Amino acid sequence: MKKFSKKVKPIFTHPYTIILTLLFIKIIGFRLVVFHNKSILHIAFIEFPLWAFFLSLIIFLARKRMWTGIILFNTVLSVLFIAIIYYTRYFSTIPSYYDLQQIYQSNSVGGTVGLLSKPYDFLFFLDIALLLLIAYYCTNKKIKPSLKISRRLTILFGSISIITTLLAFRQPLIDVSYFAKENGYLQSQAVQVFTRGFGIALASDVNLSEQDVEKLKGNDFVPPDEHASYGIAKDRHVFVIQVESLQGFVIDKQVNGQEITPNLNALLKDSAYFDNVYQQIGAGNTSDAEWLMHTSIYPEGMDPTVNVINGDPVPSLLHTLQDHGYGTATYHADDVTYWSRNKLYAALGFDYVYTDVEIPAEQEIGFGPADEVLFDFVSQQLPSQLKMNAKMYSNIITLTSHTPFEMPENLQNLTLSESYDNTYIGNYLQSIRYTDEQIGNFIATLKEKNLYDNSLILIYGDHSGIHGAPVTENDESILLELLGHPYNLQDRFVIPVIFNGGGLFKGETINHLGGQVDLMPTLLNLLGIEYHGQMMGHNLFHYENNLLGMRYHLPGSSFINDDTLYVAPSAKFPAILYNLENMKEKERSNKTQQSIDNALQIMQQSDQILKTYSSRK
Ligand code: GP9
Ligand code: MN
Repeated sequence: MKKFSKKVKPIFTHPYTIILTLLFIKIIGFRLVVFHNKSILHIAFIEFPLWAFFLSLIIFLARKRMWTGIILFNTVLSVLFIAIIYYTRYFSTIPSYYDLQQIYQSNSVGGTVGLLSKPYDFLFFLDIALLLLIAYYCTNKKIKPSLKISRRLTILFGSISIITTLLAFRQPLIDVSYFAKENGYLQSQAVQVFTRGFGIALASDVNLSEQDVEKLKGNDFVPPDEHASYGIAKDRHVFVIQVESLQGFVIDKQVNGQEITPNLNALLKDSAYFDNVYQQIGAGNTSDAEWLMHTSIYPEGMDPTVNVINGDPVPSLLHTLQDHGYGTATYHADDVTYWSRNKLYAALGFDYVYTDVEIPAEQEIGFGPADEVLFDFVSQQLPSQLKMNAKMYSNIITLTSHTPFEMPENLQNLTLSESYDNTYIGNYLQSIRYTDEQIGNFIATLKEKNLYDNSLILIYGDHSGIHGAPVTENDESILLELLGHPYNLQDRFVIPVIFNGGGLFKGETINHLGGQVDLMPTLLNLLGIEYHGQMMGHNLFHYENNLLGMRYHLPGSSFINDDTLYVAPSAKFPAILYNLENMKEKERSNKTQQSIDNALQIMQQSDQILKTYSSRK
């Protein structure tokens, strides 16, 4: 019997070379179709070795039946690759091992196989035919590939695979398709098995400095005290009004000849109005917006952030303000255990917490007392607080404009046409109009109490009110009429951000891209206070460029940069890029991948900080 190891054969025609080359080509085809990955080197070092390891191991273990082993392995692999490809064509994301278990039970993919196939798919099985021929030839000629070589190959590919798999375990698994593309399909499955099984990830420390983060956003870092806005509101009282469901499109908009937000519109005349700021909340809704405002750290995303903290103090806006002589209060007319605010407020460090226990249960609308009651309550608390504290930070979370936005008739101040009657949009506009009135009244109270000229006021929306199942086709056509274009993701995600205060601003509208993560650094800059922890946001007055990662309300890896809103591929839809100028779809550019990578890095840094908070004792 001839042995390859004994006979000196040209390496190119050696059966192992042919077998591995066929495997390599098949993997290139797979990566090209699924990931559009064209880097041969990346495939050679990341994706190929682990598959080649299994093949070499099978050759080594099967010994006399090695050809059966080789052909069986390749057939299973071809079927697996085709299953992954079909799944990806249908769901626009790669399947995980647990998705693949269900793939044949679900009609969704099975029933549409015909539509999912492409003429070149059969090529994934071509290697089986070639391998059968090679097996036949070698068996006939009594050529038996050496076990020594297969052992060496197993060790070689095994060693490379151990390194790539260990490296993969050090990467964050934010988006499984992205992760598999970067780290290998099998590695992505191994990490998922581990994280699902043990509930922990082993992502490595990214350790980005403030300077690094600023670079990733497209800016050169400038120390905060060199910004033109630094300290212009030094030592003022602060009123932060987080408005339930307030979206940007209502500002300066008229319906049936009436302003929807006449009070906010009037306020804009001496405000700095940021009209290009996006919500960044995750599953924690209002409470995630509170988290963003007071930490400048991204929310957890799939879980409300309050669920991953334990109530022990975390670095926050409040602790910093307290260090600078501020008393801090928060007001929300609901049960403090809703969104575990008892834990949240303890962690953030408010001095005074006012909830439905203190705020009188009067004029109840929806969840609790109407915003009028809330603002009146705030005004009543201020005198005694100001006796105890030279400067106050007051955080007011409104509630009345909460879905389903149903207002008593006597509080519906807008006269709407009949088509708005009992519609979700009609109700929404009425409730926003109501809260706008209450904010106007509160500002007037601050003026009456001679506090306004010594105050800095920040008003912003917590998240969209108009989205999801309650929005009917009729609502969509009302929105089309109101906006002059179909309601889009920009209309949904942009929240108004208004900075105001006696003599501070001249009615400027600033278009710098921002997110809720930027509210805290912007506020601190105006107060001339430096923060000693790391904030993921930056001063919106100073920096022109930005990059915001989005998750939960968009698939992982989505981002917003200065000109693009990128919706990463989801289980159902392919990736879409929108031009932010007109929200028309646009093509992927060279910059797209860079922005995905940069946004993921920023979020990874943020998650790392969050992780240290959750384990804080
Ligand atoms: C409840 C209220 C809920 O306290 O804040 O608001 P939501 O999170 O549903 O927008
Ligand atoms: Mn809310």
